[in-house]
Amino acid sequence: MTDPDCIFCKIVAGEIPQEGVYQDDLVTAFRDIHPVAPTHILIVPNEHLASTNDLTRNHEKLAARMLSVVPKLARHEGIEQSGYRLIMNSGPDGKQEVIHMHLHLIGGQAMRHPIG
Ligand code: DGP
Repeated sequence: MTDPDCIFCKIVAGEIPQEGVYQDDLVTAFRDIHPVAPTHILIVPNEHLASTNDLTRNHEKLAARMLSVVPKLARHEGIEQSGYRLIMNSGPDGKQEVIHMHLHLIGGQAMRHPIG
């Protein structure tokens, strides 16, 4: 399922050109437009899920894939050993701005604090 008004659905579909990082049958990863650190990648489901609230047991493969691509991306970015943060915001108090579930992969010296 896709949402025609969702910016991340359009990115997944290739309708908005991105510096491509990674895509497979379940997830797409691309660089955050407002990076807070030298590496700031968003990992998103290819299907439109608004937030973690939409996750069900049917999404276990997808949820696992969102995490299992992390080491691959971290290796590619050269931050596997230096380290990184994984952040998933949900809802207004979680400071979620884009209503398509996404995982932030943030590595390198943070330019500003990624939370808050
Ligand atoms: P969050 O607060 O967790 O919903 O963060 C959403 C992130 O999405 C924010 O860091 C900026 C990023 N973002 C918003 N619109 C676009 C876009 O059109 N392209 C890209 N690459 N990133 C976007």
